[in-house]
Formats: sequence, C-alpha cells, structure tokens
Amino acid sequence: MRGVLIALLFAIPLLSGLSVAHEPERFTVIVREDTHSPLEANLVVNDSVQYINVDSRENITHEIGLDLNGDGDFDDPDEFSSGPLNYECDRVNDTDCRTAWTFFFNDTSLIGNYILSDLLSDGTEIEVRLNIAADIHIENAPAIGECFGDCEEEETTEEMKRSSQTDLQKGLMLAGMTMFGGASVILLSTIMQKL
Ligand SMILES: [Ca+2]
Repeated sequence: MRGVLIALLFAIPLLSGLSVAHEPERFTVIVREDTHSPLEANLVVNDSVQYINVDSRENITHEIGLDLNGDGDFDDPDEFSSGPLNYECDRVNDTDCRTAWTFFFNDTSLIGNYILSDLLSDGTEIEVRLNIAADIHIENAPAIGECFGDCEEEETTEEMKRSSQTDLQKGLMLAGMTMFGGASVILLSTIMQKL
C-alpha cells in the first residue's frame, strides 16, 4: 500500500508536468492597408506567427520587423524583419516574392514584449505588438538553472523525494530489526535447548 502511495506521489508531479506542457500553436495575423488583425499577438516559446498581407493596393509592400534604434530600417544588430511582403506574386518569374511571413519562436532568448514596425513602401508605418512568454514546461527544465516563479513546486517535489527516501530508510531499518529480532529468538532458543 505504501509503495502504491509513493508511486502516486511521484506520478502527480509527472502528470502535472505533462498537463502544463505547451503544444506549439500557429497564430495568424492579417496585414491590412492601415492595420493588423489582431494588432497584438501573444505567443509562447515554440509557437509561430504568420503575417499574411492582404493589402491589395498596387505596388504597395509591407515589411514587418524590429527596428531597435528607430532609424527606419531593420538592418542593425539584433534587428529582424520579414522582408517585403507583396499582395500577390508572380512565382514563375520572381521566386523571391512573398505574400506571407512565418516567424518561429524556438529560442528562449526571444522571450519578451516587442513593439514591431510594419513599414509600408509608401512611407507609412503601422505599430504592432508581439509578446513572447516562456513556456512553463521549459521554465521548469533544470538546464536553465534559474527559478522563474515556480520554485514552490520544485521544492515540493524535492520534499517528496526526501520523504520517500526516509520511508525507504525506515523500511530497511524495520527489516533489519526484524531480522535481528528473529536471529535473537533463534539464538535464545538454541541457548535454552542447550541448558
Ligand atoms: Ca534599425
């Protein structure tokens, strides 16, 4: 019975760990003439977001990215961008032409709240927000070696481990004492027989 209880104690954190594990999701943002739908995307590490340009005006392209120093381009260190997004592409003659951009967040270094710029080829700009949160499952991974606010759960797990070790020690001691007791009885009865 105790064995079953210990097994259950170990199974609970394992099960809860599985339940918080995040399945990668793919978000879609529709890039319109003067806005994005939605204007703010909330993602978790391992998710991806796809920006689809539906601005059908002629010769207008959108370029979405992070302009850290606000100089109107995405070419500076740590900046990134989609490259120009067109409404439609002649894929036969222009293989580089794109109408959508998918951004995968598979690195914890990308965690943060970003204000991105959608720079249009006509000189206008749309400000959009992108928030990337940590995956709870990753937060608990020992490789990071830091506590992100789930310390309590880790401590509980540690306590459970310690507690079960004590139970094991108790069990071993009990077994030892029983064997010692049994041996003593045999020894005593042998002595008694000899007397
Ligand atoms: Ca820049």
